This record gives sequence, C-alpha cells and structure tokens, in this order.
Amino acid sequence: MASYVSMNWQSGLLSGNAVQHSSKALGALRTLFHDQEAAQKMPADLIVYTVQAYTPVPDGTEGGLFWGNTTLQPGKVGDEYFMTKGHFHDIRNRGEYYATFHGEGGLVLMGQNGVTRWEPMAPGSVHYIPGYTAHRVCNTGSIPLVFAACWPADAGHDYETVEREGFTARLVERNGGPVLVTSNGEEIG
Ligand code: PAN
Ligand code: ZN
Repeated sequence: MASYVSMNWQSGLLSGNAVQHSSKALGALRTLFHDQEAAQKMPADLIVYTVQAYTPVPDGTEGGLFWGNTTLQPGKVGDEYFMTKGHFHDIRNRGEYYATFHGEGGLVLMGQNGVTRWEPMAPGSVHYIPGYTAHRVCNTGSIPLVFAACWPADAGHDYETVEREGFTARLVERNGGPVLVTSNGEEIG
C-alpha cells in the first residue's frame, strides 16, 4: 500500500514520515529584493519561509501529483513584502493550485508575455495558476501566511529565469496596503 500523510485542516500543515521539510533564509533570497541596501543590513540566517512536501512518486513522473504547503513569515525589505523566490515550471504548460489557510498575502503571476498581475490571498481562497505563468507569493499581513499547493510531479522548477529577469512588477506597501508597482514606480494594480 502506498504511504500517506495527514493534513491538519485548520492549519494546513502536514505530518507523517513521508513529509519532506525545507527552509529558505534571507541570505539566499537577498538578491530578489529591490532595496539592496536594506537587504544587506538584515540577518542572513533569518528564516523567511519553510516548505513541507509530499512527493509520493519520483520527481518527473508524468501524470503524478505532489502536495505541499509553504509558511511565509511576515516582514519587509524596505517597502517590499517578504516573498517566495518564484518560478516558472520547467515544463512550461504545467499548472498548479494554491489554497490559503492562514494569514494574508498576494499571489503574483507573470505570463510569458511579461504581464504581471496579482490575486489577494486570505483563509479559504483557492488560486489556479495556469501554465506558462511565473508565480510568487508575498506575505502582506502581520502573521505567518500558510498556503497549500498541488502541482504536477513532472512540472519541475525553473528558478533561473526569475533570478535573471525578475518579475516585471513588485508587490510593495503604500499607504499601509499592498500595491503592484513596475520598476519605474508606476502603480498598476
Ligand atoms: C510551491 C513553491 C513554494 C516555495 O510549492 O515551491 O511555495 O516557493 P519557491 O519554490 O518559489 O521557492 C510551488 O509553486 N511548487 O511548484
Ligand atoms: Zn510552482
């Protein structure tokens, strides 16, 4: 019989022997942020997010599905919210679901045409990420943001394109709330 894991439907967190854990500290994420002066002043070992993953079939299995969650801490670098690295899937047409359990956030989506938009995340919100779309999550609140994800086992993660080219817009705090701004500071949503 295949292994299985348990999810707490209040918190969204997983438990069980088959759950894999990983974390990302600020030191590995610094270059993503616009305000490099502020980023350099912050501690390298500050944990920005942790990920739990349940991968019951080998990575790359066509037709397989993975399940996981991310806990993204509240915080900002300058006026830019703490965020995940963000990626396209290696197999570009692969989609994904995100669903929010706790906290408030923004799902930032960029198509291959470079158009960026965002969807607010709050407990209960379910987000369909279409293929060919880079995706990144920002914590826009003051408590940890927890969301679950389900993605194809053969999707793969292309982080390089986002590291090299970035998203065409960033989610920043203006007048106490999140606003999507382009690199020249123009508000687009
Ligand atoms: C998610 C992400 C997770 C962490 O499971 O991998 O939220 O974000 P980064 O991978 O961008 O660091 C997902 O989108 N999987 O495909
Ligand atoms: Zn993904």
